[in-house]
Amino acid sequence: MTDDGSRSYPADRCPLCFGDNQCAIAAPSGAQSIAECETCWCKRIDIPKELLATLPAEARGRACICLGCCKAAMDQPAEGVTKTVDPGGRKAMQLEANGQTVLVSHTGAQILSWQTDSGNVLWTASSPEHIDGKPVRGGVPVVFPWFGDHKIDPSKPAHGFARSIEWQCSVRNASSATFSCVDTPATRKMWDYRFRAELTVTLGDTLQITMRVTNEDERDFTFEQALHTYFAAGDIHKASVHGLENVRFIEHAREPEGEWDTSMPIRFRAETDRVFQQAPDVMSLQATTLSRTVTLNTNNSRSTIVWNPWPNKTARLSQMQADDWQQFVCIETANVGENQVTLMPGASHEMTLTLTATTP
Ligand code: TA6
Repeated sequence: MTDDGSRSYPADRCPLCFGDNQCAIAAPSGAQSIAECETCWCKRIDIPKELLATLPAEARGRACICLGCCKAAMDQPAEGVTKTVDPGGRKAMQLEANGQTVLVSHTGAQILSWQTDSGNVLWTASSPEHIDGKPVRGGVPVVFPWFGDHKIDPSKPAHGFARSIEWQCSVRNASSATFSCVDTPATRKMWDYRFRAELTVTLGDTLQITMRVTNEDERDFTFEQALHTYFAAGDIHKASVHGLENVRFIEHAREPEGEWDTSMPIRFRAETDRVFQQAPDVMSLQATTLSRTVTLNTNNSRSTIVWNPWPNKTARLSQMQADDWQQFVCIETANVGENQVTLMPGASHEMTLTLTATTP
């Protein structure tokens, strides 16, 4: 205690339990803080926001929160959010609200399913692999910091590394969970920048996914990103994508449809792998044979990719069975190519996708 009786916060004690602070750095501003702590062994530990909020103002930035208090905060139950495992036994979080359930794996912060009263709105390949360090083919893989093959070094993982690394669940609120990851020596070997990425998943009447990237380096960096969403389509021959009429695109399919009327909604008659630029904020998928319409409302996404591999490419893809191509379509919320994002040190960028599934 100090002379005036107020509490003192010695740097070598946790300001919450006053135990030995084998720890994490308390953020002066109360914002989420990731930093290399110089005085102890903690490295880059995420501090749950709800824990920082409990810090006395005079303690902020002056003493480390100990690991025990961090872990205790992480284990606090959050309404509608429960710790579980995915079908492969990997760490996962389950969100529940309005009779809907979302499962999110810590590997890649990958949303694996979104169960609604009309079934799973998302699609998973018939031979899925839930393996540490690998994305499942389905749900919503997170593409970062590049899209597709690496432009210079094809030995680097396609679609970047974010979907293959472990993300931490750093904040949980009612039916909402935020996953975060930061650079590591392994990521810096592939992309030599310090960054922080956060994915916030919120389940209510809609499924909202917000991807936030922060430049924690001393240099500008440029990245591509995508929420590579696999939607259940029922019969792809009877499905259509609306909202991209007359939008400029590049076709990457090896065996694409010939001429098609670009002023009409997209129908599927061949391998389709189209990158639309200056995409609108609202699109929809009509999955006729499922009697379901899925509306995509996006914010800060200027690219949309529409992809179906058709049979020949399906045969070259992992986790797929021969007929899988008939049941899904990817509509990907992205910023790629000419719409890649450049951030100055300390700056952040936020892209949001809000999905609404309706049945007639
Ligand atoms: O987003 C479309 C695409 O780039 C396709 O060309 C196809 O490669 C797809 O992504 C799947 O990529 P993945 O690495 O998940 O097999």
